[in-house]
Amino acid sequence: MATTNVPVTRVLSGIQPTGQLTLGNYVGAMKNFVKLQHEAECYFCIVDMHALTVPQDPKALYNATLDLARIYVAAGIDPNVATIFVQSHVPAHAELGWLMECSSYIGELGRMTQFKDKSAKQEVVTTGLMTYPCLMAADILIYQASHVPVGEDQRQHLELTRDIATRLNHRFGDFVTVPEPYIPSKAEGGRIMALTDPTKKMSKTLEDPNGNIYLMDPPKVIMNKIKRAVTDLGREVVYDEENKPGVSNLMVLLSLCTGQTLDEISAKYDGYGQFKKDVAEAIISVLEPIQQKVEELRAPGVIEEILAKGADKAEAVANRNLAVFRERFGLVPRRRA
Ligand code: AQP
Repeated sequence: MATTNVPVTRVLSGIQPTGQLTLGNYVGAMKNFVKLQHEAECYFCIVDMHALTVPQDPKALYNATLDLARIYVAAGIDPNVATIFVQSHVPAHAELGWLMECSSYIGELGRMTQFKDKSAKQEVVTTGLMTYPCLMAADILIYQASHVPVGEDQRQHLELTRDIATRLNHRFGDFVTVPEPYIPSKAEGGRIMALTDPTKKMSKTLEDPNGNIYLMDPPKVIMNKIKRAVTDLGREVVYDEENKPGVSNLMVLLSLCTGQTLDEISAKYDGYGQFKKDVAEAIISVLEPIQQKVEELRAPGVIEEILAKGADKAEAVANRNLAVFRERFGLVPRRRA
């Protein structure tokens, strides 16, 4: 795991409720949420305000927000251990987001790869799409997080958060924790590639749905998608990102779903047929219990109750820390009349 020896004490991460979650989101981010909840104080949010940086159908966003919360719990985040909440339920994030906008530069935001990629796909580019890394910085810094578990694609945004935190510490005296990335290597799932084109990232907004395994895909669909996944020339099952990106991607998935090492997998197969079948079965055995739990969590009021408690817990911490930022920036605290 690409991290430093700074102790993991407080963790924040979030996922956008945009479309259906993919296996990339699960292994790159959520799997580590589940692990870290037992090692540190953890805050996991559904970043609904980030989703608004590109046009969203309101009803779809509403449903995706509750579904993502169900998936968090179904995947193993225990709401009695970690705090699960919706970003917009804690308005302090947006307020600190403004202070972050006033602490970052247009030049650095314009250089963000994700901004360049996503804005190229939009007919009109919202201001929020550009300033979104500022809100992400606020999400992290408002909990004084020591670590942020994300996939490789978020490294640049996290670097920006670190730059802003360092800038604030220079300007106002040390008061912000500079967060460390907690990013798996590619072989550990930090960048899962599309099944149909291993040069592209598996992603909620990938044009070809056959390139993604969605967390709620039924077993038959998973089996078919893996069968059709692009493999490479030859028959060897070896980990070689450059020359065998398709096979390497499937090996990572098999390794993460079964606990076998890449070497063990390589030694086991001498062709793609049985290998692909085993990859599909391993994915199904991880996803099926999650899918069943999601259905149970559709009982009326269950997820809403978890989110209500989570927002209360998160808000208490966020408001306390926001007061420190406000004071350092020189904003007069409000007195109640
Ligand atoms: N392919 C991936 N491999 C490993 N990790 C991944 N993540 C995303 N794709 C992969 C990680 O999942 C978390 C979700 O982040 P997000 O919802 O804020 O958006 P994202 O990073 O932009 O993820 P997507 O799926 O690619 O969404 P769209 O298509 O909307 O842009 C992050 O920790 C991310 O690194």
